[in-house]
Amino acid sequence: MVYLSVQLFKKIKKPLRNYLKQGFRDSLRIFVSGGAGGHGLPKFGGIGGKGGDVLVEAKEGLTLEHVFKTNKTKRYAAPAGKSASANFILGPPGEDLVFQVPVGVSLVTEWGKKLGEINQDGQKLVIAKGGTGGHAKNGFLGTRGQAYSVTLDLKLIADVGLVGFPNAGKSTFLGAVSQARPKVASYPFTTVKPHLGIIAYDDLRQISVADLPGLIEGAYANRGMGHEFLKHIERTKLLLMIVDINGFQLSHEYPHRSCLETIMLLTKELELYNEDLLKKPSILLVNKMDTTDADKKYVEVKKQLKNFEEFMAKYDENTRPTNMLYFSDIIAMSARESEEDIKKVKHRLRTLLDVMSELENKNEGEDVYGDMKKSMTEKGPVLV
Ligand SMILES: Nc1nc2c(ncn2[C@@H]2O[C@H](COP(=O)(O)OP(=O)(O)OP(=O)(O)O)[C@@H](O)[C@H]2O)c(=O)[nH]1
Ligand SMILES: [Mg+2]
Repeated sequence: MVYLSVQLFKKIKKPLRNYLKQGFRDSLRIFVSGGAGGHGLPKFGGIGGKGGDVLVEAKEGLTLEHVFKTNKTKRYAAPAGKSASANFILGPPGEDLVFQVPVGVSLVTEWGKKLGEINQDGQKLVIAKGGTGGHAKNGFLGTRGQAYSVTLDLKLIADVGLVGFPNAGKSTFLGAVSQARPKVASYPFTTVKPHLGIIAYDDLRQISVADLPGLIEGAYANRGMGHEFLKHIERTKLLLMIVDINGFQLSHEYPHRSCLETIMLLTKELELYNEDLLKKPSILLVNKMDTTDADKKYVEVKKQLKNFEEFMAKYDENTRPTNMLYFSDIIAMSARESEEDIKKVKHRLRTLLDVMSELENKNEGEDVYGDMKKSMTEKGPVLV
């Protein structure tokens, strides 16, 4: 009996998703409470001090792991305001509690209300207000501060975000362009958490690339690895969509999706998550060009991409996106077999990011992507 229960508990205790415990932490739940307001003093008309607020302050270079380690209890409580007394007719307020979090964190309450996002070093945000002090209008009773759980959601910041179905070769690509050595394997969902790699150019220019777990159709409805990783794409400057020229099939129970279908379905998932993602500049990489008949298939893909609307018209509305990503480049390559191809992609990535930052500097705060689209359309997509 004892043996049995030990075995049972062993099973229960075993973490289901071990990988989440390793390294990268992209979300953290904490408890925050604003200080209570102090009581007033009816006899002298005294007013209680306001309770302290809880604030977060963005700090460059900080990680959520750091936040986790510096406060193991994960509770942040601001002090209460002091009650009014004969000596202090106005009760002194409770001090605000400020703690630091990484730049790029969005804060969401336990019931799903978004408190805000902080995207700049030094930016502050009140996440729990202190209660008001007691005075004549509230019967001299101080009120409680706000108290709830808040989830800190960190979005990676990378120049380039890789999106693609599982097995398309995203990690192979990252491994080829950078020093990063993400796991590569012939089965879907090899990558289970985001990886960052840096492309280093000879002249010391660096571009960061985020490799994300593969997406599948229905990812938005949390199928597969779910779309939770899509949040990381929101903060990247450029999308790099990688598709397998041979398409994708999750298993024999699922339909085989052709290369063109994967492009459409990926776009649909992006659109469902956040339609603004489709406004981002993007490059399409058609991978595994070394496989049999890839050239023939690519001729067809190129042709159809020119009339993609027409291609999509065959599918019903639940499958096809309303808008399409605009690919400034469409490049056929073999991430595993061809160094030449990799070089070419590296070069194009850099050129495009440079054009973007130039435009951004020129008209700060304006619709850079729209402008870029326009200037690129004149030239049309580059088929390489
Ligand atoms: N023939 C050929 N195979 C490739 C190429 N690029 C990647 N592969 C293979 O495709 C398989 C999947 O590659 P990954 O890089 O793990 O794919 P991924 O997109 O990161 O997959 P997930 O992490 O599961 O989403 C591996 O067996 C790779 O060796 C290529 O250019 N040509
Ligand atoms: Mg991978």
